[in-house]
Amino acid sequence: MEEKEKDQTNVGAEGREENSKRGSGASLLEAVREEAKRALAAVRDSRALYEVRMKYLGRAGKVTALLKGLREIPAEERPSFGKRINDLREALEGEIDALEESVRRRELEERLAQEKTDVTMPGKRRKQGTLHPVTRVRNQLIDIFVGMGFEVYEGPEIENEYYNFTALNTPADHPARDMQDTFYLTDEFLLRTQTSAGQIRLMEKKKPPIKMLSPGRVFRSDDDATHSPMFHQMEGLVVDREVSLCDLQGMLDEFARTMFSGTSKTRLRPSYFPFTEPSVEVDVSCAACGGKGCSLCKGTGWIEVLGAGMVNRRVLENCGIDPDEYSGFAFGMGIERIAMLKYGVNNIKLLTENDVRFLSQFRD
Ligand code: 2U9
Repeated sequence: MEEKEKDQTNVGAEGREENSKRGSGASLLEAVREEAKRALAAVRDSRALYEVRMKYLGRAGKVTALLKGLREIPAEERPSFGKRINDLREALEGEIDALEESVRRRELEERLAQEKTDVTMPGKRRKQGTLHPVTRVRNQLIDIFVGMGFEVYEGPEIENEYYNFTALNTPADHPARDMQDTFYLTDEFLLRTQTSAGQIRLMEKKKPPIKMLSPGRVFRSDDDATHSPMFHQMEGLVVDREVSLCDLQGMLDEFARTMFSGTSKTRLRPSYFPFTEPSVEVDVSCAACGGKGCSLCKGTGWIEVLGAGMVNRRVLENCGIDPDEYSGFAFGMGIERIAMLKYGVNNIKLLTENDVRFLSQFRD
């Protein structure tokens, strides 16, 4: 049908020839008018209407072609035929404009009806996430120590041997420096095994008094129920005149009371770390049994929570701080270990697997 119509009203070169042969070309004009009428009657939407407008009134449109064809007809017929073509163009324009308005109004009404919002519908419930237990404990620890006047400093996760080991008085033959225990990236660079590496960087620049807290990811070649190749540490450092082990224990008591239970106590046992002298392991009285002894503390009433000590004078010297004028204490703890103790988690993997059934239990 479309093809047939095209044939009848083809007003290209061939049509113009036809036009001139027939003299006035009146029948062609009538055919275009009739065809346009039918096309308009079939229009259902604005897209189709636009196509009709282009097909007849566009630059390559059929009415436009009729106007171009005027050159081909005898001069005496041109004015009257030209007027008829113009009348047709104006009439078509008017009809298309009018139709366009009604088509657009109808389309808008349909869209508005379709997109109508039913304000009585129940809202979509958003699933609310929870903070990861390690993040919760990290935030709690930061709150406690910042409350005591510590400033937070996070150093780089990729360190060199000097800051991670040498400056911390860890000799070249120390087992921690072994390829088996540390992830080396090159001969010189490695994934830090302790956040204290960054504390050295800051101590080189900042002179005492220093009260610094370093939370962050650390990496060790370790993997079992209580150790993970990546875990989070919180290390603290205080350097000033006349800082003593008593100051350390007083501060740790306060930490234990806020973190575990209002009646928690601490106990220091001798230990060894290259970067502290003396060094201590710090136990906190078991919050589950109040120190009487239970399955959690294996009957001892105490749970090992962190390591600490007085900063080794060689470490202070390495940072250009005179150990005869200044002294310092330092402590370090694994955030995962604190979270496991606090929430009764028995496998560190639960903290890295991120199973939502596990994580969703930590809601406020
Ligand atoms: C400087 C000098 C010394 C930080 C300290 C510990 C003791 C310690 C471990 C606990 C569990 C690491 O995460 S863990 O495996 N840490 O026992 N850390 S003293 O000593 C410092 C810190 C900074 C400049």
